[in-house]
Parts: sequence; structure tokens; C-alpha cells
Amino acid sequence: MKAYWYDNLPGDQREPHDSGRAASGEWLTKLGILHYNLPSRADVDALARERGYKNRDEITISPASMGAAYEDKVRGFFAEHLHEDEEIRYILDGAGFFDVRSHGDDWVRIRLERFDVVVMPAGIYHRFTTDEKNYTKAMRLFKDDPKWTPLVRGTETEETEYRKEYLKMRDGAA
Ligand code: KMT
Ligand code: NI
Repeated sequence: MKAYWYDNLPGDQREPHDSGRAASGEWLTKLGILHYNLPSRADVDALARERGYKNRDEITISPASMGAAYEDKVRGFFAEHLHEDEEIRYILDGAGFFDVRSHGDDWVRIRLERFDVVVMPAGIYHRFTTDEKNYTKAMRLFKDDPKWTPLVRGTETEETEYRKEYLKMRDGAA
């Protein structure tokens, strides 16, 4: 895993967009993000047990697996949204980027490679993209009763309790 501030420059979303300013592990912690590198599947199972992720599936995001739908899918994953539950992703092969909003709506880009796990808290605005190699194979882990519908950023998501709770956690009580 590598995290840095997004450069906000034009160009394909799959380019690195590395501003050259690293985002520290402490900064990710401040945003409520957990991250691990777990080459052993037993460690993933243990994490799932501890945190109550009872369900999982696997997704391969590539032109080979998605055909003509690939470009639309990749653009869809890149629409900024939040969830009312954690989003947990374990990279099985390839690589990809999760961008998460920080203070002042600045983007932090998190590059994930094989065996990286990221847990994003409920209520954080984020988006995903493959990189220029166009290949991400990932395990998606869910709680028993998953609430993982993406809520695309807009007026409803500003007011949702999950967003308010998240900001309280991140910024403390006003
Ligand atoms: C998401 O929520 O955008 C995704 O699940 C992307 C695919 S998993 C790396
Ligand atoms: Ni999401």
C-alpha cells in the first residue's frame, strides 16, 4: 500500500495522479481507515471473524472478464459515493486505487496491490479505479446484513446519519 495526495490534474483516472506528497499511515488512521497486508488467507479469515464479516465474494475487473462493459464499469466505480456500512476489500491480484476524501474535500489516493486489505468506514466519500494495467482481482467482504448500496454524493448523502457520525468520529464534536 502507498498513499498520497491526489494531484487533481486532468488525465485518465487510471494514471497515478501522484502529487508527490505522501499521506502517512497516521493520516489514514485519522480518516478512520484500517489497512493491512495479509499474504496468508488464514489471517484474512481471522480478520473477518473478529470484525463480523460473514459474507464474501470475488470480483475481477478487467476487459477480459467484463468485455465491452469494462469502460462503463470503471467509470461507474469512480463516481464518488458513500455507504452506510464499512467497505472491505482484499486485493487478490493486480492493483487498484481507492480515493478517499479528507478534510476540505482533498482526495487521498490509496494504491493497493496484491494482499493489501483496506477497511473504509461507513460515511466516508470514496471512489475506485483500476490502474493503467486494467486488472484488479479482489475479495469483497460483507457483514451479515450488508448495507453496501452506493449512495452517490448529492443532497441526500450530506444529511445521512452515517455521514454525520463519520464526521463526528473524524473531527470530534463541534
Ligand atoms: C467499489 O466499491 O467501488 C468496488 O467494489 C470496486 C471493486 S473492488 C476493488
Ligand atoms: Ni464504495
